Amino acid sequence: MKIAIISDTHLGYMRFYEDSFKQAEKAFMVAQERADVIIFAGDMFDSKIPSLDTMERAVRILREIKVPIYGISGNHERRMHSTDVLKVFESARMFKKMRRKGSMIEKNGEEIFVVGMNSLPEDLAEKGLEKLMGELVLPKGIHSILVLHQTLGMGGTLLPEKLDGLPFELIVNGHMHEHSIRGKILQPGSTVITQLKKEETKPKGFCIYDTKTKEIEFKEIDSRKFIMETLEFEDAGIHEVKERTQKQIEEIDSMHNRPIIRIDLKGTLKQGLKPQDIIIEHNKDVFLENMLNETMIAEKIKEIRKQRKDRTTKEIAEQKLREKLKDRLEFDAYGFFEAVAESVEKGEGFLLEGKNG
Ligand SMILES: [Mn+2]
Repeated sequence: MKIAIISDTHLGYMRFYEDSFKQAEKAFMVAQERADVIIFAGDMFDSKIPSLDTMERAVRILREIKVPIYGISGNHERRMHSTDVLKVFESARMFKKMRRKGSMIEKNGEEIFVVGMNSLPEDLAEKGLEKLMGELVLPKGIHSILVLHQTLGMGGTLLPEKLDGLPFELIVNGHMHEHSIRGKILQPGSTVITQLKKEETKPKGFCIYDTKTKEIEFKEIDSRKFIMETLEFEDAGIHEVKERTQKQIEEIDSMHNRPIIRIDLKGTLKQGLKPQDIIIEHNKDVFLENMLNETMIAEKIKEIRKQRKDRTTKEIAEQKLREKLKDRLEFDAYGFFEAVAESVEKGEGFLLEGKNG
């Protein structure tokens, strides 16, 4: 049997709304051409309660899929005590929720057994899986697959080494948006970019698993490229930062078709300039991470922390305010704040008489 494994389509994801539908649609369409059944590993939707627009567009995609889709809900769909969105699609016969006690899938005389554990809060995942395994009766001699949607290691309670020992031929895990295969643990990755991190610069797609050969094929789907760059500056002026950044954006734009671009701006600005003085116009698919003067800011925080040992935060804040307002206002703003702090009436009195009290 050929099984397509798709995960984390995040339909309705606001930042890349159109991409979320287009790319999921491609994955499902190619999957149904190539496989007998589709397994979905959670986070079909980005929101627990998707908008009607998102739901309608999802219906238009799923109603075209003629092979059965079995799946679990991810953390984005998880509603512990009420109907989740995938239940709605199950009632509409476009989706089959996998069960903890497993279900048999049959195709041309071949049977496989699939077990699904809906996403659990990470601290409960290990206990949840132990309980599932304790109650599970696996049919003998039948190819079986476990489907999860959790963090494996890296702060999660489920450890990949522990999963290796479980009696399944394949373990599918959603949630991780980067595609990876480690032993019998398969993470298909997401079909859309959601985090703008290095891991997301890798190709997006889904997997096809052959139960006979146990081979896994990654099918890349046509998706917009995500390019990440860092620009370093030293005592730079506004013009320099602007010019180099814009040039970089133009260069990336000319090499790809509507790329998603993240540029990290690092280093230092000319004395007197603040990171927020840098305003660069760009289209909505460009994300600028302005980290200019970050080490300077870190030093300033350190300095304040040091001062804080001897004085209260309020005192320091007052001093900073005094320094800031010095020579910038006609009237005694600090005196005004003092008056307001005492009472609104005193503040009013200050404004009328131009002094405190
Ligand atoms: Mn996800």
